[in-house]
Amino acid sequence: MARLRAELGTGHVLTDPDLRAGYETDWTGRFTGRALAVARPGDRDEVAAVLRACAEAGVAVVPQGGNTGLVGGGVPRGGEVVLSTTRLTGLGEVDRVSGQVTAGAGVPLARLGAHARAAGLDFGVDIAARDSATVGGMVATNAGGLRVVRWGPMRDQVVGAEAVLADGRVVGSLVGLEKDSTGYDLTGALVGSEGTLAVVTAVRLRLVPAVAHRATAVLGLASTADAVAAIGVLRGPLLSAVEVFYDDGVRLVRAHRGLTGPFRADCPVYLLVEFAGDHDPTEDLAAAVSGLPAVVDTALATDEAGRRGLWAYREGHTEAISAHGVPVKLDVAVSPARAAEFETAVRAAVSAAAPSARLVLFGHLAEGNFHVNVLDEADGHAVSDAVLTTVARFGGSISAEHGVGVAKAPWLHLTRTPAERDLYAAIKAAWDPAGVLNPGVLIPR
Ligand code: 2HG
Ligand code: ZN
Repeated sequence: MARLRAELGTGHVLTDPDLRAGYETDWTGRFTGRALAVARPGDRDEVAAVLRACAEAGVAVVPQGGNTGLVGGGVPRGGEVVLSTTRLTGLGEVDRVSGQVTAGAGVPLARLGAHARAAGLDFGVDIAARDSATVGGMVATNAGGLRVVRWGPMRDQVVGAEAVLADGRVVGSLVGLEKDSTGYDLTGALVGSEGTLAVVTAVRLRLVPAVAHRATAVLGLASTADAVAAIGVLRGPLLSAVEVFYDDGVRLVRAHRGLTGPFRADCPVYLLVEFAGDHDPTEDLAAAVSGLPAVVDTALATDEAGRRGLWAYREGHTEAISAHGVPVKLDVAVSPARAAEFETAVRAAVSAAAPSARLVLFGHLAEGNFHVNVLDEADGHAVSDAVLTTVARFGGSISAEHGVGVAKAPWLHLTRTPAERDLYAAIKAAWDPAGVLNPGVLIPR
């Protein structure tokens, strides 16, 4: 503690329980642990100093960004130093020639987006936690979100990264070379590494063209199969979001936010579709929707307030669920072509494992990515096992965009073979031989 205080100044080493508390529990209240201290380095060299001090003292480190994670990967399990990146807020000028920008790990997504738009560009990834989620955490979990169908997940936006190894050495580059075939992709290894390989301090990010116009529709449908069929028709250069949710989730959101709608009568399945382009895509969207068979009801919005109103039914899910209680939360993906079949299978698996629990499904349908939220269920293990085993049967992913964290580490074997898990262990040992960084996350203890 004395050494950390000497490196960072007393004000940036938090040991008081009241000051630590906000860093010790995740947003949902599902994961919590006591930290030895919270260190808040202000630049890369201070990150290195914290890591060297912890490595030499044999103290484990949990890197943390905006603490919006959902898999327990950014909060302590007990006795670690939490290394908060929230003071690494440097944001470079937008480089219009390369279409890139350099951002500190602690820059919140909303600030990055606004910065890019002020320069006539945009950032490709958007997620509901945009005001708090930080760039570093989003890189560490390979966050995806609402526009993956258009611009891909974080992995597709990262051109370079600067990171500090557990022993304090700095690796990586922020030059932003779009072409570099010099062997292994070290930056790529950091994306999705969940703070287990190094602490990312800054990243060089690709920006995308800004779109001037958006139009949003919510379609009422009878089945997920109809929603899946619709995606094939809607795919094209204007498609920017395809989100699915269901009547039980809409009822929760309506009650929580005091909303009515989106339709006069409930529908079993809702599909939110957004078109975006440099001309007004309203007519394109209306024409595409009117060409779809099996649409029961439609709400269309083109102005900002109307669009926000429609998005509220989808984006309100996480908050409405948390207001109900602490859910068992899983984030899985299957091939989108099999999403309807998977929906039936996952509902059956959850009701067999937890007959009295309530299942709320929603997600990013174009990627076959379902958020499986199980409410009123105490035995998280049995439900997780049932859902993740079902996912594995479909050849799917046990973590589509939230990371593995501690929540899903026990199920890594479902989708990674022994040979692949050996490689994971070898990669971990090469980057962090003493096992200081985020132990218990991603790779089961
Ligand atoms: C979303 O898509 C987030 O809104 C959160 O990934 C998902 O709360 C969840 O389960
Ligand atoms: Zn999501």
